Amino acid sequence: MTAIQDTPGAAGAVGLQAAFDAALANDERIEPRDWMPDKYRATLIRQIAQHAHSEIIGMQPEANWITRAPSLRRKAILMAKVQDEAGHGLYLYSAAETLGVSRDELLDKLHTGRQKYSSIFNYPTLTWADVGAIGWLVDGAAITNQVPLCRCSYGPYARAMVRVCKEESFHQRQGFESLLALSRGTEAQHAMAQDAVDRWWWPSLMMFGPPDADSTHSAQSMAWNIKRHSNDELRRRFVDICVPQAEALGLTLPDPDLRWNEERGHYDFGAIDWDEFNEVLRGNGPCNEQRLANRRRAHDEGAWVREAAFAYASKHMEAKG
Ligand code: BYC
Repeated sequence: MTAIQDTPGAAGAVGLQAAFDAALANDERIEPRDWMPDKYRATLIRQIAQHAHSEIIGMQPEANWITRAPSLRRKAILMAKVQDEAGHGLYLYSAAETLGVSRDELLDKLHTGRQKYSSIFNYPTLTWADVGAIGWLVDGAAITNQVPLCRCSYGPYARAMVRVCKEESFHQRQGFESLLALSRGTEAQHAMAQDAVDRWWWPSLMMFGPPDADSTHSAQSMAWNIKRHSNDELRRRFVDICVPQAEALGLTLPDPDLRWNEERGHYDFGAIDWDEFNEVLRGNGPCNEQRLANRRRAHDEGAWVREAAFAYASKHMEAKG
């Protein structure tokens, strides 16, 4: 959208707001140089930063298995997947930077616990099957949540999501394939796959955020076309997708209340343990401390790389005059 360039005095604050509202009503994209309300900007920074942090913290649980992957092929696939997650983090930090914040500032907020990352990455990866379960369930939940974000009203975020979703779809399929191989393997392998699904199912449902009634940001984010569906809508969609896939895998989902509701045309499912979710958000999940400590250490150990890249870029700038 170019109609509402931020040129103070041109149309006055009222005119700028009206142009912004009209752009949303016409389902147009808002671009970095366009005028936008401060709260819209702040909401995007909050969500994109949390998303970027999730991508880079999300590398840890899977990276835990790179050295112990059961074959060279599985190791190569896993390394590529973990690298993809780093790439997603970079696209997202870049998208956040277009809103006027620096990457340093956002990383500092992550490292000091002032910005969140997804609850899901505070659970441990205990067996090799967890890598498959993350691909199938966690990447599956991520796609369900992120495909609608490809139509988010903020252009740079929407465009980043297109590429992220393509890569996440591939991740989801490789996770499914890996889990299928285990499920069809020996009795012990099948049991390991089932145990992983039992442990990852409920935390995956929590990824969609609190129930709609407790979601502080949903109504405003939906009015701004940032979120296109509510947390509960997307969670229901995810359950509907997973049930037949679990059957195809020959695995069960750990919910005795899961059954098809003919009238609603959706699966009913059991109550989510929101106390557990809130505890994880408060920093008391099984791996919160470890994840943040690893992240801070990686950042400190990478200081020389950032310094070298900066020195190299400065030299180039000087050479160009
Ligand atoms: N974990 O009003 P609500 C990935 C917070 S990356 C932690 O509903 P909103 C992947 C929320 O931030 C997955 N916190 O919020 C990576 C808010 O707190 P603040 C990440 C959560 O923003 C590597 C409060 O609870 N995906 O998939 O309207 C490998 C109230 O919530 C969570 C994204 O970030 C949670 N699960 O809706 C594999 C997608 N849920 O900020 C895979 C983009 C809620 O007020 N983000 N909170 O302190 C979104 O779509 C939305 O931000 C959410 C939450 C649906 C997550």
